[in-house]
Amino acid sequence: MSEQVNGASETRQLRFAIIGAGMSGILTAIKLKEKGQTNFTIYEKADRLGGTWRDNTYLGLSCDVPSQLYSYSFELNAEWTHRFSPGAEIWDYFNTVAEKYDVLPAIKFNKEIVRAEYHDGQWHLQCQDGETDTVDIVISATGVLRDPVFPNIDGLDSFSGAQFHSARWDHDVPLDGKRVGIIGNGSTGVQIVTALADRVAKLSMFQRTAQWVLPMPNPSYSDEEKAEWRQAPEKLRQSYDHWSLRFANTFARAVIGDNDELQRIADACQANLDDNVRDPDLKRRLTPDYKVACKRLIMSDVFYDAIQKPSAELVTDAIERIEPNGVRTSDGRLHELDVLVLATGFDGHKFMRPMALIGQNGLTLEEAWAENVEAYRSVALPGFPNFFTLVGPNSPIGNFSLIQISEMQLAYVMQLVDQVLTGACRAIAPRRDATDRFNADIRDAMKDTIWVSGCRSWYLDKNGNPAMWPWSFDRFKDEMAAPVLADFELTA
Ligand code: N01
Repeated sequence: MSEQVNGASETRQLRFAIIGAGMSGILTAIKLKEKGQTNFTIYEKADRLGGTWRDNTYLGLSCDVPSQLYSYSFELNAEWTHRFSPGAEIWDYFNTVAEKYDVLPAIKFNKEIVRAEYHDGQWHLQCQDGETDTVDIVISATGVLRDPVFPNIDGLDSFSGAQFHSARWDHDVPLDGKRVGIIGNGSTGVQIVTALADRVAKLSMFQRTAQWVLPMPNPSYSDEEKAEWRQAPEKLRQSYDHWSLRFANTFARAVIGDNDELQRIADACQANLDDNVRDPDLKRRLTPDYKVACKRLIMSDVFYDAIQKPSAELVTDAIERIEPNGVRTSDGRLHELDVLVLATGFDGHKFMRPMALIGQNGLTLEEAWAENVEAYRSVALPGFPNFFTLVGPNSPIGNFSLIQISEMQLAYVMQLVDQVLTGACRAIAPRRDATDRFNADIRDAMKDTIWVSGCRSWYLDKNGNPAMWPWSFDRFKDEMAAPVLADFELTA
């Protein structure tokens, strides 16, 4: 840590490591540079940036947060082609922003940090190839939904056709005119079905649990609209604010106990089903037996059409096993397939693991998280000084735009980092008691949320606790605006 003077106020120059070059990692690099802190490296385990938007390239991929909100607040984009733009466009956006802010030279690709240990006031990092680094501050930007879950189904490896997880799409596999099976009907499975129904000879969607589907139109933006946004950027800002407010006042309230709002969403989902699914038996099988928004809502105004196309079949008999020629269901039927897609989701509770993280006095992350995966306000862990996480445990991942969340968390983290930069302390970590209090409050508030109303979802951890934020958007904004320093241990 050099005690150099930087700019008007006396500020140290520190060395930072950012883990991951996805949405949050790129953001962190931009904001560090803005602060005049240029001594950082982004360690990225893949060969390209973009996180989830690099990994997911499946057909039909788009984001269900409107693009004009799913943008950095400081880099609104007049070029989005749709209200919910396709995944490739979102990936391009992150590449363009990273280039514009000259982030690329700071990224080390194909570098997975496998171990980070804190001793002698610094973090000692080790990559999978043996490279090491010593830094003052680590910011973990590893994302949430990055670790694919493969289903535990008998005979999965015996399938003789092409098989891949939705997040590892094999674009060399031909699909036109083929018999394609899709296991899973979450946001991903639904988008894939919608994209494939007209292309394949036969599409079998294997559904274990029905999903509520909110009809969300996805209009394209005209050249005139884009030209207007280019000429009048304040209109883009208005659109960002409009969508932000709409999320905060509708969906985000419904999931934490606003029953009127929840009922409005439930009515819209029920009407979608009633108006668009003709066959009573299909309708029965598509009707969930749990409350709307307990699982992540599916946003689509085209799924019901797609699943009723002549090529498509909704299979609701349980999968018994996978055989070389297809999927055998409990009614004894073999669904013969050429291609099997596993749209079976992600482990949303891994965060930076399997990286070995070792904090003060040899405390490991596995020990710290043995009972519960938790943090202080999602961004810091007691016993792990000068280590911060973006989109960590109990971030509002299901309620708002994740980019907005990450920006607010980073602004909060930067205020903590300022304590070190300005010399108020050499290390900062949340207090154990403050962290316990925060997590007790979280667990208490979860009782009022929709996520614990009786369904299985990736939100729930091994103890059945949702890895979510149980309060309002405004509360999140307020809490992120100003850290309570009394909740932290500052080491001189
Ligand atoms: O994953 P999921 P996802 N046998 O976990 C089924 C975001 N996202 O990739 O419901 C049979 O939701 C499982 O069945 P069940 C978004 O936050 C956003 O679709 O557990 N089935 C379920 O149907 C989303 O929530 C966008 O009974 C098995 C499916 O697999 C999150 O990512 C697009 C099974 C998994 O659904 C994850 O979505 C895509 C088994 N053994 C993703 N194991 C947009 O922005 C699992 N399943 C639009």
